[in-house]
Amino acid sequence: MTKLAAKTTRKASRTKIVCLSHKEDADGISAAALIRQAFGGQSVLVDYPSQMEALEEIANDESLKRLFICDLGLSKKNQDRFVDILAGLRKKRISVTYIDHHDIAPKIRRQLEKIGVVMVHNVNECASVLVYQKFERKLPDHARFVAACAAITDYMEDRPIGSKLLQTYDRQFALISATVLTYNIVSSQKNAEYLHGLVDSLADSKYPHEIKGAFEQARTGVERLAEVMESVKKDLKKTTNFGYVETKDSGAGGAVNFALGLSGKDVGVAYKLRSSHGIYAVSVRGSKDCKVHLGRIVNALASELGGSGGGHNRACGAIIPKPKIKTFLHKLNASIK
Ligand SMILES: [Mn+2]
Repeated sequence: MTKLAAKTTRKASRTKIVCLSHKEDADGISAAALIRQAFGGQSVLVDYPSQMEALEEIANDESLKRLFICDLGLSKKNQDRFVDILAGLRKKRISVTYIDHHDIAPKIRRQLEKIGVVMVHNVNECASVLVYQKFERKLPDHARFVAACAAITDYMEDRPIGSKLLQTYDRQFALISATVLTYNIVSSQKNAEYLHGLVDSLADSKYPHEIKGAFEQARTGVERLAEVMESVKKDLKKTTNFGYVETKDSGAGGAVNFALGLSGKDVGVAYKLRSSHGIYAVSVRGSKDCKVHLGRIVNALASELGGSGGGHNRACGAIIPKPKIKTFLHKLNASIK
């Protein structure tokens, strides 16, 4: 191929629409499904440890035309790199839309706006509700249901838009659907094909009860969670300000609400070793009485210890280098009074 031909081919082949979204809960999966419904394209589903690597890979794709990033918060560790990569895409006139509801540094928000990233950012609603609101005209009725389910699983069904969407449906119908979806997602974290299948089904306007085997899989998930509850009861430890547990069999996200509830404290922490990465995946939750912004505290602490983290005021997560976990717990205790 001549140089000119190569250039022409490349220009002509910028056709790909990609949505990079969070794979660990119903909000991220639903946001990916709604973007698919409105724009078509391909979904890339990631957790926080693989977020930046995936973004770099997408950015290197010569056929990329439009990128959506959903339900993926930034941390002090990755926010500058995030801006750099998106600035590179914007220079190539690739359209980038960032739809998120995690705490963001005002400086980073301004930088993203300045380089022309379309920012759909609001900490008061879940990401799927933001997608629904932004692209309502391109979406069928069923998308409202998917967004309402995502709001439930993100504890945001009491928010102005989320609650309006939920009102459309029988409450119990929405609750059981959201819950089955959540159990399916949580128990399939290592099964990328299944997660992509869920995105397909939701984008196809299917309800969770129409997805084959979904209720049975949720039942198995509930059973497993009951076991997690028992092991948290056994292994729970406390500092002055929070209850914490190291999990071996389940993910940290499954155990953390039990660590919060069973400890009687206003903050719960659960962490799990990912030995292949030499890190701990940490989940942190606060009760309604928790007055500090856990996402901001954890973001600062994690980056200080060479990890990363952040999120919401009463729900957040972190990646902490293996040798630093005790320091993390100690400093977290000092930070929440
Ligand atoms: Mn979310």
